[in-house]
Amino acid sequence: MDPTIEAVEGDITTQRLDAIVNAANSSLLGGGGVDGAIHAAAGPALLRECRELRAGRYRDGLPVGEAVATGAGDLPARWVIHTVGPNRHRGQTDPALLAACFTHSLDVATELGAGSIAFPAISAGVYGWDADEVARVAVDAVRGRVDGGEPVPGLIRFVLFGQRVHDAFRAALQA
Ligand code: AR6
Repeated sequence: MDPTIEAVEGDITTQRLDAIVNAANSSLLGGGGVDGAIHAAAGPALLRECRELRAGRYRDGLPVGEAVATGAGDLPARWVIHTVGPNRHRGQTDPALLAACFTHSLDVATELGAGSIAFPAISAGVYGWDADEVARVAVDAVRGRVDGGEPVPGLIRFVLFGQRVHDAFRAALQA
């Protein structure tokens, strides 16, 4: 059965879904924007797990476009999937890198057995991408997975901060 793909306006930290995706940075140790909100709401258990990742597999940081899961601390979700979007201010303008954030996060969610996943508008804040482009890349990446017959969670929800970004995702889903 095809998954439900939807866009809602809201705060991703309150989503009661199996997995929520964090628009992190390579350090995995927190920051501003949605990353700061997720760490603040999840509490110290999340930072502890991120520090362990940095001490082990991701000693040099999480590369742009890759994704890795942790528990979700005090959040209502079960897992946080951390991914690092391309930073336009550093000349990272390749849409394939942004698409990889979405597809790799879906892969991680599927490996975990997550039945539902929430995405923010990765790279549409501090990292300087235009919301319309993020929305197009995100929706294409997710639909590509579905059309390719690959397993994905049954509910894929984009959770957007503000009407402007919500409108961009609604338009991309209708296209
Ligand atoms: N729920 C949903 N969306 C949110 C929330 C929230 N609670 N808070 C912000 N957004 P950004 P990036 C939106 O800057 O561009 C961090 O410092 C926000 O309005 O969070 O990938 C990291 O540590 C925007 O539409 O992520 C990195 O250093 C979208 O989420 C860097 O920022 C993404 O904005 C990553 O930058």
